[in-house]
Amino acid sequence: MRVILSTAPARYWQTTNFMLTNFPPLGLAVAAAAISPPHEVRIVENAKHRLKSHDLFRHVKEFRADVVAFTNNFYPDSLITQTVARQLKEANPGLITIVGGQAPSFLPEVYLDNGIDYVVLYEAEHTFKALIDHLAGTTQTDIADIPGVAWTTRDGEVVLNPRRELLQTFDDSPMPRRDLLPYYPSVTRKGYASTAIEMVRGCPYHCKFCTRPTFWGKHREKSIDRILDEIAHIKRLGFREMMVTDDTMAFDHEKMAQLCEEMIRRNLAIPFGGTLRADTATNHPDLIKLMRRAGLFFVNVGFESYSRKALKDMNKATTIEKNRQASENLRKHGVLILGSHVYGAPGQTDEDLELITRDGMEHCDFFRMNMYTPQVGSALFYEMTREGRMPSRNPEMFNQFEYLFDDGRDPQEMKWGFVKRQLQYYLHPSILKHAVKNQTPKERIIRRAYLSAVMFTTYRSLRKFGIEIM
Ligand code: B12
Ligand code: SF4
Repeated sequence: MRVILSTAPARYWQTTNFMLTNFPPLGLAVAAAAISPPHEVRIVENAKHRLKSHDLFRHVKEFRADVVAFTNNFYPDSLITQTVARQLKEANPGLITIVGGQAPSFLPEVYLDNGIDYVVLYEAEHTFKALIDHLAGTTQTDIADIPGVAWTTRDGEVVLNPRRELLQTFDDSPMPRRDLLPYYPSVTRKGYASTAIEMVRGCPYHCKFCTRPTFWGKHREKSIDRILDEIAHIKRLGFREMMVTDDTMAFDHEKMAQLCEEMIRRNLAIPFGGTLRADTATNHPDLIKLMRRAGLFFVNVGFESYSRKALKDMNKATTIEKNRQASENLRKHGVLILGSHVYGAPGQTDEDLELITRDGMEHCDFFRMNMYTPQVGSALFYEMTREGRMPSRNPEMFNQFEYLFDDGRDPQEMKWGFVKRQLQYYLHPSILKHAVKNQTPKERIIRRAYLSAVMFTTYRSLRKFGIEIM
């Protein structure tokens, strides 16, 4: 079969994150590896740097695709994914559409009701292969007997097959098809390419606003040998930088130390970035030093807040002291910090919010703030639904810029407060000057953040006048 794997089209009015960091869609490279060979695969990225939906239509014709399979982790992208899938089917009778990733795994019925042919629930590896083999007619397995698939019968009945068991080991999985991913420029070495690597699947923590614990349920790690093989493969392919997709790098700090030592010993050190918890950076300063030697240059830290009460309410399992110490430890070793924060959690006072901007600016190289959002699948979502405190269910409202709680505060005022605080940071001359220079990794990342923000504002304004460019 000829399969195109794709992302939902970029919607610049919905997120400012497209350019901030350097992550290609690794889920697609994993899905591609599961089926090729024998099937022929092309990855068409729709969400990178340019608006390329039209390209997808062209690729389907040119490649004579039998199947287009989308990745969709972020719930607000669900509507546009369904729309593009429908348009593709109208233009190409007989084309089969599939979707995988977090949002459809939580809400498969919504996608099937809106015309998607199949949903791959949770892990791609075995389910996607079994489904494509079934569609190609290379196996006799009945669709009802493929665990992990959601589909619709001829009578229009939606069927959710039982979930497939999660992988016990990643050692036997094929290497993700990074060779099929589009070029992502490295921020550390101009002219070279960057890629992504997954060392861990899932997160052992239970932050209330986060979907990861419910999505994977169980936290699993690749073996050190497998990770080293992947890094060697990445280097052989010519990549000179990698972003780690793990929810929490170095949760097993001893294992991370071993990995870094081996990377250095085997000449596999490579600039890398990823997400790290503040308590890891605080409790293991020597590990940070070692990770830096192995190539760590950038971390995203979910500081979230500098209020004790807010951190406790979110079940973040860390403290404001650890937030501060983490920043010191990372800075000491020259690791760039993208500090993520949340704005507008119920009970967060004006003083707490003021602290986020003040301390956030002090503790980070790049300041990021999201509106506190009850993402579908998070404990917060179920709590708010139970209490009837979430008036909107429109997926696009879950874009982390809207204030979604019914708690007596004015959503418009909350939104303005949110925007004002971001502007305070990004319009500061000391930050602006980095964007103008654009020479070091820090300057390049800040410049990307500005470009994202400009596009976000432009597209949002155009949308107000009824113009949406896809
Ligand atoms: C890299 C990344 C990004 C990159 C996107 C890269 C890209 N081009 O895809 C950037 C930086 C741009 C980004 C932006 C945002 N992100 Co992000 N991101 C991630 C991150 C860290 C890694 C994704 C990844 O590659 N994982 C590794 C791959 C192998 O796993 P996977 O994608 O889940 O794929 C597996 C399965 O899901 C499934 N699968 C997935 N796709 C497909 C497709 C098919 C066809 C099949 C069969 C199966 C399948 O099979 C795969 C293997 O088993 C995840 C967290 C995480 N650890 O996954 C957050 C995450 C997806 N992001 C999140 C968020 C909130 C955002 C932003 C909203 C941030 C912001 N405030 O703006 C934006 C939204 C942008 C958007 N429209 O999607 C949330 C989503 C929460 C939610 N419920 O919606 C996550 C889960 C982080 C979190 N802890 O909450 N993100
Ligand atoms: S916010 Fe981070 S640490 Fe908390 S549950 Fe989600 S991925 Fe894990």
